[in-house]
Amino acid sequence: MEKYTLPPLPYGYDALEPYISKEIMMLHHDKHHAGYVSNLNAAIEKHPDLFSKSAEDLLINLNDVPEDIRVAVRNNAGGHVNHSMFWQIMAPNGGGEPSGKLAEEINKHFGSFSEFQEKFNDAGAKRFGSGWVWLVKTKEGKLDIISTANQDNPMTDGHFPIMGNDVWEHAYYLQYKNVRADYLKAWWNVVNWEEVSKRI
Ligand code: MN3
Repeated sequence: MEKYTLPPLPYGYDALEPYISKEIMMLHHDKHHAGYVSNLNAAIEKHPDLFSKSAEDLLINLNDVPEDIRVAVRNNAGGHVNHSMFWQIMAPNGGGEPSGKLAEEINKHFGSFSEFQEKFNDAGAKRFGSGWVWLVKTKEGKLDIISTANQDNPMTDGHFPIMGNDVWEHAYYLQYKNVRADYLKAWWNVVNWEEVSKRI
């Protein structure tokens, strides 16, 4: 059974150029994300009753997942959910600034959009090794910037991910080499604020 499936990219592989290269997008979607999906399916095969759960449900209730597959589910349902969001919250002709309620909330919690960007970039730069940087709505209902290791998703800790950037080397190394800070800065040019706004 292949319950979990790789969603198609909502745009072409080269659509985010020059900020994210076609080569990165092909590998990132077709190899890395596809790998998480097939590893998730392989893990759940061992407890097929869990195929009734969405990948999000598995992450929210990770402690209910049988121990023998819990790490695999954490990593691969995480990888699947994180990347499914990631493709959606980027777009060609993205960038600019958010508006409406999202802009208001960002200004309220961070002072201004540029202070928010600075804090987000800083948290992404400081994530040691592989992981993600997130804007979340915490379980207390406040906005916050956090980073997680590996493919850990904030939902497992009760926080809702409004947007996140992938700071694994596979997300930038072919184009930005070791300079993660340049990738973090360039990434704002492809943020799809319309989509992010739907998540708040
Ligand atoms: Mn990735």
